[in-house]
Amino acid sequence: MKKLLVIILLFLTACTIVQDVEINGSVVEVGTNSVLIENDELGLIWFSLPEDFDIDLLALGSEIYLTYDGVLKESYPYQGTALEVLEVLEVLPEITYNEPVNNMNHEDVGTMPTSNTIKDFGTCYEIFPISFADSDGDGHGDINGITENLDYFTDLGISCLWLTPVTESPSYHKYDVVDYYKIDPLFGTNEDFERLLIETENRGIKLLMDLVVNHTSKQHPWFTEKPEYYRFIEPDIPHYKYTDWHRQGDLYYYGSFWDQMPDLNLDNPDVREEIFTIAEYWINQGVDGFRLDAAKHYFDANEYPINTPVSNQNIIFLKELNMRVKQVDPNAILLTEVWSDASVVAKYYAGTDSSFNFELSDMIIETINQGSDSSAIDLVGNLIEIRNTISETRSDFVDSVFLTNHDQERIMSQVASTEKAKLAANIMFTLPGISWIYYGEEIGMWGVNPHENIRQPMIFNNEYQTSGAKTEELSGNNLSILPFNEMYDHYKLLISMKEDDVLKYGDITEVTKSQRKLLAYVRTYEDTHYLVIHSLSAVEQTVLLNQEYELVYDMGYDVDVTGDIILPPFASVVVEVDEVEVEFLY
Ligand SMILES: [Ca+2]
Ligand SMILES: [Ca+2]
Repeated sequence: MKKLLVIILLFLTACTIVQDVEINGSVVEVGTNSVLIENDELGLIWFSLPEDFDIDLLALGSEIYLTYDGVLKESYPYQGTALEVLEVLEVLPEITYNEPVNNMNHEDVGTMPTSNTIKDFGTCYEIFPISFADSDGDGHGDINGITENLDYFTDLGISCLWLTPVTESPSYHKYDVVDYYKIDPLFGTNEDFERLLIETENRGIKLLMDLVVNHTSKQHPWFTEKPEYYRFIEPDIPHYKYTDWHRQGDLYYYGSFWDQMPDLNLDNPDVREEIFTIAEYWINQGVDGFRLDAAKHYFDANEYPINTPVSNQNIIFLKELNMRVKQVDPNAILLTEVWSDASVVAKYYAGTDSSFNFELSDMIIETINQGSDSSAIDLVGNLIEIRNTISETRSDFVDSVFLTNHDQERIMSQVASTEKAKLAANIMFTLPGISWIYYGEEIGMWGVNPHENIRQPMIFNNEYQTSGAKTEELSGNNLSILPFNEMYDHYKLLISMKEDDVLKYGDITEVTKSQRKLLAYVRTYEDTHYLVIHSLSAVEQTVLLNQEYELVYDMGYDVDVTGDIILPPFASVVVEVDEVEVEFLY
């Protein structure tokens, strides 16, 4: 039997009492304010420690140091039995050991087929409704504002729109829903939304809603009427960390993002059925699919006792949701937000049609900001690795590539120049996958945190102009100062390029660069090979290839392709080559 030294530091009133305890037993589990010890004579003993304790350094099967306030205090040994320890600690043991809750009875329905329509999407567009287009002059963007501006998207060449939440909610961002079936009155009526669905369909534009089912608003009637829809626990239950749990009367409820957004209990079959019914309702209304908010938080580790295996539950739930949605419309699309590495994201592809490539957007921005030291990041090599990882889950997957969204600082602010923002877009649009635009990106809008300032009013400069979410924060310093037609025209060109089969469907192959300030890759579809070259340099660069080439897209730059390829600063070009094995001679 293993001897354990548990050094326990008590902090009582104004003085520190240091107690070191030796216990005959092995530690089974360590919680935030508790330690479970197995003793041959006494069995399992649960120590509930005073709330002042903060266990920072945890180790099973060896010494465990309990520290106060993050600092390991001076200590000295105490010899004694477990019971003596309890007396010293003045805490009562809980002799019964609660088994971790495991009522996950979800059925794994297997990998869902990919929607047939998604592979043909070229460019999609994210709208933050309150800041987009105001149809009735109250200063807030609304559904009719979007409907009345659909020509804008037709002109741009957009395949699909994603609206961040539009159902009833007390906040401006509406990620805390109180009624999943009702369009928020600030944005209009359900009839307005029906009209938007008809008008988008008439134009061949798909419409995706944001489905927020990890949590609701605390003001949702369920919270008081159906507490079993949420996770409520009593204080001091063994094995719970109480991280992201919030006090409500004598109980705690779980809310991973905010105490006003309690997480739904997705282990409850009734809750899952509510969610499936909501999803089916909107698909039946004509919605083409959902962007699934916070999918990796559906079953959070902190919702459960320590060490409960939960990660696979998200995927199983997604598959079930996908099955129910596709039973209504086989072409409906589920698009997940999983802000994680490829190894994690890949698993979600078993239950979704596409997922945002957060890793790639970071790499694009890093590559551009590194500028002279572009060799530090192997963007294409890393992307190919990501794609190979995802392929293990789903070989016909469709990536979703983007620069920023409503949670990230705007691309203009991150690269701080028009030419670099254009270059970031050049890279994003010429990589495989659906290209996503965050509203305003196409007119070069700026915006840094706080969130309100990256969600500033779309600049229409006409009767549709909104004042967005919080008018008092519109200082003007984040508004676009660009001659924005320049950026708009450039985006229009990139969107039309994305409709080229090679850039939409083609594979990607890495090309060894001749210079550190180049980014180059080949896109191949059937027998056609496009070489895409980006200059990350502020000065002109000259390159020569090992094979013949023909200009396909000059991308609006004054690129000289008569002999050597001469690239102006921060320019991109697409040329067709005969062989995928391209070499730069210089
Ligand atoms: Ca309005
Ligand atoms: Ca959750």
